[in-house]
Amino acid sequence: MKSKLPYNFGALPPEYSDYENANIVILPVPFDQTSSWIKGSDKGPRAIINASRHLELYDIETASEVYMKGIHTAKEIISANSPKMVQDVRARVDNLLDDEKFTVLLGGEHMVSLGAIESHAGHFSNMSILHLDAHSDMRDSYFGDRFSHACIMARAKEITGNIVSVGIRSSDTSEMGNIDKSRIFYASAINKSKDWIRKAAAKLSNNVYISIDLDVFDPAFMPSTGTPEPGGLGWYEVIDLLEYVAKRKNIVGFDVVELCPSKYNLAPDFLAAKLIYKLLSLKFA
Ligand SMILES: [Mn+2]
Repeated sequence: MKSKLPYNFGALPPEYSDYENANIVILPVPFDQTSSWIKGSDKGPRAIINASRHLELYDIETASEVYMKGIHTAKEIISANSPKMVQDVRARVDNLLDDEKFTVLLGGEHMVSLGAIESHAGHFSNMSILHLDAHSDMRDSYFGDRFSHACIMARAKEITGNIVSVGIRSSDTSEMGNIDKSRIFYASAINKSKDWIRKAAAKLSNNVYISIDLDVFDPAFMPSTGTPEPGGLGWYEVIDLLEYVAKRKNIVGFDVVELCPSKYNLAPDFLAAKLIYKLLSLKFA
């Protein structure tokens, strides 16, 4: 689809999208080398940015226009292999945090989060991770690869022991040694619980990095992921959690990963764009 809208997150004019004045930077990492089933998350960042150009920029619930803080869309990070990609992401995010930019990473497969997590942990003391996902991603390695998307949280755990995982509904026996069930809010338990949000937030430290694998949502309305799993969370369950955390904690950065776009259904791309804009609105309101 051709469009005259500017190509950046939110289709913003230069006064709200130039780097110098922006408080927020969107960093696209179109990397997909280790997906185990459906490929195509390398097309995720562009699909999210394209959909974001059709957002309405007033947020009803916060009565705010977060784009006025300035949202710059950075140049994509293109890397040859996973270890190099992790290094490249870390170096770029280090620069952004040194410039005091609030950084939003767009994947790509879930391993894109690792460099961003490393960088944020180096800039913010005692950082915890709020991890939204269908999968626990705690394998020590997957087919011999320690940088597989299926190992992201095992690698993240080497950086901070304070990880809270939400929406999990798929794990492998090989992960059990790495899994602390007291820090996992399984989708099945969320479905039966009334105050899971309060309990999950209580386990987080003040500085929170949020990593959102879009397969945390139910595939009924988020079918565009590489490994869809039934029984996922609804829009308002995720938004209520993010709102609760935004009001009580210091969200230091976040990523949205694993969008595997379909040319036949653009609604999931828009969901991802709106989720990002909503979380920014909650953070900066
Ligand atoms: Mn996942």
